[in-house]
Parts: sequence; C-alpha cells; structure tokens
Amino acid sequence: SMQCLPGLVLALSSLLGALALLQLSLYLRVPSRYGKHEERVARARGRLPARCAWFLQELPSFLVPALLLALRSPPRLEPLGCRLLCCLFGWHYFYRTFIYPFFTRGRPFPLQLLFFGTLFCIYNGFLQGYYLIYCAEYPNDWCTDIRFTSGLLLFLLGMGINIHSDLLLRQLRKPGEVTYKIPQGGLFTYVSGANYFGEIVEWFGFAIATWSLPAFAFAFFTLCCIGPRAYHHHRYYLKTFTDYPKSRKALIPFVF
Ligand code: NDX
Repeated sequence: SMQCLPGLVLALSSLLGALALLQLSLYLRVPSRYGKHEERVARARGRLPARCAWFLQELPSFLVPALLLALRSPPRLEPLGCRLLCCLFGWHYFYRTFIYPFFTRGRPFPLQLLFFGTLFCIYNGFLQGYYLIYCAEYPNDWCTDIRFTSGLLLFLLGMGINIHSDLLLRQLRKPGEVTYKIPQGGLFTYVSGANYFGEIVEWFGFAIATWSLPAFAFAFFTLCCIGPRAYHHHRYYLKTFTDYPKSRKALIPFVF
C-alpha cells in the first residue's frame, strides 16, 4: 500500500508555489484568456461549451482524492480532524464539478486552457488528497484547536460568498445570452471580484484549518491566479460601463 513520502509533499508544494509566482508575473500584465478577456483572434481556435469544459477540468480535483481514499487500506481516515478536513476539499469540488458546470451560462472555453486547467486539477487533487489521506496527523482534540475552528469558519464563509456570487453572476444572463452586465447585490456591492474574494478566503481558511504546506501553497496559488483576474475584471468594467459604481474596489472590500 502507498506510504507517506515527506520529500514528495515538499517538492510538489514548492513547485506549486513556483507556479503561483509564474502566474502572478504573467497575469499581472495581461489576463488569462478566457471569458471576458478572450481575444478575437483566439476565438477562432478550438473551444468547448462551458458546461463540458468546467466539468472535465474540475473533475480530477474530486476524482483523484476519491481514488486515493479508495486505494488506501484500511480505507479509513484517522483521526477525526483529518477526516473532516478531507471532506472540506471534497465538498468544494463536488460543488465545482457536479453543480456549477450544469448551471453556468458562460461562453465556450478555450481548449488549450482546458488542457492546462485539467493538468492543474490532477496535480493539485493529488497533492491535497495524498497529504491529507497518507501524511497528515492531527491530535484527537484538533476539532477544538483555534486553528481548526477559525479556519473552518473562514472556509464556510468563503464558500458561501463564492457560491452566492457565482449565482448572482449567472442570473445576469438569460439562457443563451453571452453579453456582460454590471454585477449587482451581495458582495458585488463592494468589489468587482466577489466570487474570487470568496474563493480566496475559502482556501486560506482551508490552509489554516489543515495547517499544512500543500494547503498554504494552494491558497497562495489561488491568490496569484484569480487575484490578478479580479483586477482585470475591474478594469474591464470601468472601461466598458461609464456608470460603473465609483466606490467599488477590485478584490478586497474597502481596500483594493
Ligand atoms: N479553474 C482554478 N497557468 C481555472 C481554469 C483556468 O478552478 O496555464 C484554476 C479553476 C486555469 C486555472 C484554473 C489554473 C491556471 C491555468 C488557467 C488557464 C491558464 C493557467 C491553467 C484551473 C495556466 C500556468 C501558467 C501556471 C500553467 O462568458 P463568461 O465565461 O465570461 O461568463 C462568466 C459569467 N460572468 C458574467 N456574466 C454576465 N455579466 C458579467 N459581468 C459577468 N462576469 C462574469 O460568470 C462565467 O460564466 C461566470 C464566472 O465568470 P468569472 O470570470 O467571474 O469567473 P471564472 O474565472 O470563470 O471562474 C469561475 C469560478 C469562480 O467561482 C472562481 O472563484 C473559480 O471558478 N476559480 C477559477 C479559477 C481557479 C480557481 C477558482 C482557483 O484557483 N481556486
């Protein structure tokens, strides 16, 4: 049966951190080319309906940890803290894989990014799952540790904001519509990237609750990936809508 290799966890987490920095340097200047930032030229290349693309791309994040769990003998998560922590990751990706894609009204997604996105989800699903299922050890009273409770709270808060904001975005369009409008309500009252803000809070909560290197690396990756994207969305809105609310920030309410 599989063993925990601490060196492997360290290497994969470091590479994830390095990828995060690479993304930050790429995407501070130009946004990643999907959704409202896809160029006209790129649109001629291969694309897949948003529904299939998001389903396929996110599926490994759910499937890989599930497989790792099934392969473990005995197939149990010990102790309680760890069991709960793996469920948090699983919950999020259950939503992102089996619920989000079926309701999206997004435009077709570029095949090339789909390919890299899928690779990323395999990589990260393996790293988070492998660590939690084969390596993590928590004391029996981890559930009452301040790191676990505060992290769990942040995770739930972030997930709530993320799901609610995704819902608000979806309701901006009728089925079949592909135009962009000014998002209203919820945290969009304060920031252009409300869904991204939720997602970032969520993964930092997860990192605090698991108190683990892989989870902090993933939270940092998320920040570097969708943080700049929130900024580019904000600029796009300011450029496109003259009546865009002036007090709205890009990512962090009242701050930035
Ligand atoms: N998927 C995470 N990097 C990403 C796919 C792209 O889950 O090569 C990371 C994820 C991947 C990325 C993923 C990893 C890095 C990759 C990148 C591609 C290149 C990059 C692989 C895997 C790469 C290196 C160099 C390191 C190899 O038509 P539309 O689609 O614009 O419609 C949108 C609609 N909408 C509006 N409708 C009407 N009016 C408006 N004003 C609207 N504004 C938006 O709402 C969509 O249907 C929907 C949401 O749009 P948007 O743009 O706000 O969100 P989106 O970026 O599509 O993300 C959707 C959700 C969101 O909740 C977000 O938090 C979460 O997914 N997410 C997204 C990206 C990454 C991630 C989470 C994470 O890192 N945790």
